[in-house]
Formats: sequence, C-alpha cells, structure tokens
Amino acid sequence: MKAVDGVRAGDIRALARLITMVENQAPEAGEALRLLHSYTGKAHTIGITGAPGVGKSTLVDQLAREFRHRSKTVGIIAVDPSSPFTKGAILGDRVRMQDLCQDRGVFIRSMASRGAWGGLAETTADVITALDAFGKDIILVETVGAGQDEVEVAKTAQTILVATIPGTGDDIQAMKAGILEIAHIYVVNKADKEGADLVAAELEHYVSPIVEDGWQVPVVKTVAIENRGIAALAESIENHRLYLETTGKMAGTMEEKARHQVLAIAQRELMGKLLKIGANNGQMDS
Ligand SMILES: Nc1nc2c(ncn2[C@@H]2O[C@H](COP(=O)(O)OP(=O)(O)OP(=O)(O)O)[C@@H](O)[C@H]2O)c(=O)[nH]1
Ligand SMILES: [Mg+2]
Repeated sequence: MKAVDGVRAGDIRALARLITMVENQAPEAGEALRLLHSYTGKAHTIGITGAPGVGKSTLVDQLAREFRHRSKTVGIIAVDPSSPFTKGAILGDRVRMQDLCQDRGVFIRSMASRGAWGGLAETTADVITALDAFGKDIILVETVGAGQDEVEVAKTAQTILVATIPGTGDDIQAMKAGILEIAHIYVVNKADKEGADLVAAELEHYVSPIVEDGWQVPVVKTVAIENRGIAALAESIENHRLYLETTGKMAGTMEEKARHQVLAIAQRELMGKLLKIGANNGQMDS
C-alpha cells in the first residue's frame, strides 16, 4: 500500500497525507493503520494538559528542543477539542514553533474536532500510530482545556503531564475535577511568578499519600519561557518511561490501547454503515 510504504520510508509528505486521511476518516486510512500497527511500539507518548494559557505550547516547544538535544526525533500533536476548525491560537503556536518546523527531526500537526462520529481521542490515537510507525522516538500531545474530552485525549498518552500555574485561584480544589488523578507528573509552570512554591507545596501535599505501584507523582517547577526546569522535567519523563518499562506497564498500556483502537475502528465502521442505511431510508444496500 502506497501510504504505508511512504510512511515506512520516512517520507514526510506521505505521513502528512496519511494523517489527513485519518482526520477525514477516509476508508483507506483504516487499512493503512492496520498495516502500520506492526511497526509501532517504539515511541514514547507524552500528553500535556491543563487550563488555557498555563504555557502548554511553550512547554511542548522547549521539551521538543530538549529531546532533540538528546538525539531523539519528535512528533507534536496539538489538539483543540473546543473548535471544529484549526484556531488562531494553534496557528500562532505554529508560527512560534517555526524554527522547530525547519528541523526535519520534528513533525508538527494541529488538529481540531472533525467528522460526524469517531471521537477526537480515537483520531489522536490513530495519528500517534502513524507517527510511531514513521519512527518518531517522542510524541508530544498538547490538549487545550480540562474537560472530559481533553482527559480522554490526554489518556491516549503513556505519560501524562498536568500543568498549572501560581496565582489563578482555581488551584487544587478546582483541578481535582477529573484532571489531577490522571497525572503522572505535575508541572508548576510560570514559576517566575509569585506563589509558585505555595502551589508546588499544595500539590506535593495532595500527591504525597498517592503512590501507585511504586510511582510517586513528582511536582516539577518550570519557567518555560526561560527554559528553566525543562531538563529536570525531561528527566522525570524519562524516569516515568523507565518505570513503565520495568513494571511491564509499557506493554500493558500498549495492549490496552490497541484493543481500544480496534474497538473504535469497528465502532466507526458500524456507525458509517448505520448512517448509510439511514440515508437509504432504512434499506440495506450491501
Ligand atoms: N511568565 C511566564 N510566562 C510564560 C511562561 N511560559 C509561558 N508563558 C507565557 O504564557 C502565555 C501562554 O503560553 P502558551 O504556551 O501559549 O500557553 P498554552 O497553555 O499553550 O495556551 P492555550 O493553548 O491557549 O491553552 C504566553 O504569553 C507565554 O509566553 C513562564 O514560564 N513564565
Ligand atoms: Mg497552546
């Protein structure tokens, strides 16, 4: 299959075309993904979530640079569940990331909710499959917001970062609504602002009793705009990957994801058939 061969050969345009096919839910996309599945399993997927404006894009940008310094190739997916279009904010990010775009070791893609069925989380998982099969070592997934959709998107990653900032008032209490629990690493960004130590201490107090199978969620302070704390954050991410590998959870999460993905594909195909039947006034045509 042409799309598969192109992606396997490291052709960036073939990768971009495949992702467009996935987003448009083109029938060939499912077949291509099925074939590409056997080439996946190498990438480490990192999700970054948190309220609007906390600095997720800046963190992604700096982490991408940090991993490039560590000779890793990087894929970036920016997901905005709230918009049916690719919004200005993400386009702005892309301009900011322009010099990263010039680096052939980095592939950046923005996505917004599309399609009548098939959730954004499923589409994100499919794009991750494509990037993984392409050979990216690190895949960074930025999700905007903190609702249920965003949590679902974040969960497509193996390591989840939840970012917060000092002085917003919407601290731990508000954040507990579904988002704190999913974190493997907390990031207190904008640590150049007053109150960073307080937020970090609060978070530490919150997480200190929680040790899940030997993983203690760390709280990492960063000043993303000044590239401070980024190396330490990359270290924590690396530690989490080692933890997943040594506990066998890496294989576990991948198996679970594959199962989830197969289900999602079946669901989408069934939905497509049902819609077609609906359009044909209830007559089965095939
Ligand atoms: N003072 C300070 N400002 C920062 C820091 N990191 C990011 N910013 C600024 O915060 C603003 C928002 O940063 P983004 O990276 O776009 O935040 P985001 O979370 O991706 O925003 P959305 O995608 O809109 O949700 C920008 O003006 C950044 O320059 C930091 O460590 N300190
Ligand atoms: Mg952003």
